[in-house]
Amino acid sequence: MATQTLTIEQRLENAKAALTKADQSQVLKFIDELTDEQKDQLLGQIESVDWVEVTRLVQSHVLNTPEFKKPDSIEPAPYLPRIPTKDLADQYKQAKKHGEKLLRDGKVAAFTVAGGQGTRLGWNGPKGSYPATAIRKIPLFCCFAEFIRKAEQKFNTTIPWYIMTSPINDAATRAFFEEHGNFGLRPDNIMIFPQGMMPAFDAKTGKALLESPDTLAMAPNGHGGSIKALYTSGAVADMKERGIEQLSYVQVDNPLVKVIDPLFIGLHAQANAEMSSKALPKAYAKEKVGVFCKVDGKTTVIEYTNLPDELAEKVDDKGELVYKGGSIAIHVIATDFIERINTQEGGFALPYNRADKKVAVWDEANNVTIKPEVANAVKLETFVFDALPMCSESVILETDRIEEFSPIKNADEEGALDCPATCKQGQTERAARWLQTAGVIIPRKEDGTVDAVIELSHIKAIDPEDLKDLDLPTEIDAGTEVLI
Ligand code: UD2
Repeated sequence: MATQTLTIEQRLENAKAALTKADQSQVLKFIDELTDEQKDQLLGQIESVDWVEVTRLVQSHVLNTPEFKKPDSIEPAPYLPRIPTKDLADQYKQAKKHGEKLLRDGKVAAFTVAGGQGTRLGWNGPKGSYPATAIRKIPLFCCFAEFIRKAEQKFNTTIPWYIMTSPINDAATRAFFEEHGNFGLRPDNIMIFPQGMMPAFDAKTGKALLESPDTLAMAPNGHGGSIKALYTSGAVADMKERGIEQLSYVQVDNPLVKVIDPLFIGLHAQANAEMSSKALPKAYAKEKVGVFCKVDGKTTVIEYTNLPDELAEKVDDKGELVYKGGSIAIHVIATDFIERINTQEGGFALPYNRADKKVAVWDEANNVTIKPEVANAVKLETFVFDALPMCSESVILETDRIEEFSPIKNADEEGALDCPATCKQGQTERAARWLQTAGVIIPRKEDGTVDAVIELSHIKAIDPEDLKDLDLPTEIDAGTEVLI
């Protein structure tokens, strides 16, 4: 029976029964002190949780830390090179053409996962609202929107954009889009939907925590939640109605990412792959990225925390890392795959991962919510790449750091990586590389880095080939800021 038709009392009875079974009745501790409105809010949260699953996960992931079992059969997953070898040149040419045709035929959509909390960056708002570019300081969402607008113009098509938020940042994200006139895109081609949440648990007792008397402490259930949320939100139905066959998946934190890449889409589609990925060769053995492997013959990403050192550090005869392909969370996913696993008998489940975090909790004695100094809680998250082993086919294409990877994850500080300052450099480096191929003279410092700040708007170019239509300077002066 739908909850709307039940009275608060009936809903409370149901909640009590589920929570007693799960040994989590403490979340109702203050129920008698709450107004009906507050009760409704707390019961709504309780009803969104699968307490049977919680009981199992508390045992396996909170009170115990799951151990990674090294698979019996494991080898590195092969990937296609960024620059095609002679024997692949024709296949790449055809694939790019095919990807462009899919775009022209309106069969491709963009998808951005933006449900994370962005705590490391310390930005007060959705991560996508962070001012990201080197000169204009336009927000991350605007970088992606400009990319989509340019691709729409280039391929004379419509590219719907699906954005996954979380219940925590959904309203703020919607307001941000509205405030900015949807960044020049048509609102009916943008669909924003929230992902699922999971309670946070006390690390010692395994009890679900309250943030306040009427609110469970909850966190987004990981980017793996996108596979379900795409289906339950109606996004997949919307895609089907529009004839969308492929979804280009990117994270909100990387302004250099090719939101749409015809070659990658084409290689994936021509292989009849269900979910494909881009790989970045690791810079060093223990770089903190997941690694593409074949486990029992299935493409799998093993998080760096789980990859045994002897594999992470293994080198071949030429001294090259054997497990080299790092996952940077860029995928193409077939709409049919998302539909298939959501509708298959018995459903599907991605494995949960444990993260020890500081979670604000209700301090009853002082009647206040307190933020702890040290990690007090366990959050549970699923990862989207854990859907890869469920695929019948999967393609991995190599990409390059300068071309496509300079995420903003951390706040600027001395020596910080993946922060706004390194991203600004990354944007400049890529723009310089593209401009140089178009004949522009680039000033460089002794160490080879660009002696200027350059921002190349996606509205102007999403690929070096787009520069040929532009009126470019012959030279960039040292020490200047140049916006193109
Ligand atoms: C992720 C990958 C890492 C590497 C890196 C590249 C994992 C576990 N690690 O690291 O291997 O590929 O990215 O940048 O994935 N998000 C949601 N909902 C959530 C959690 C996250 O939408 O519940 C989004 C978030 O908004 C962001 C993306 O997922 O766009 C990445 O999240 P993250 O910052 O937690 O991932 P990170 O940096 O640990």
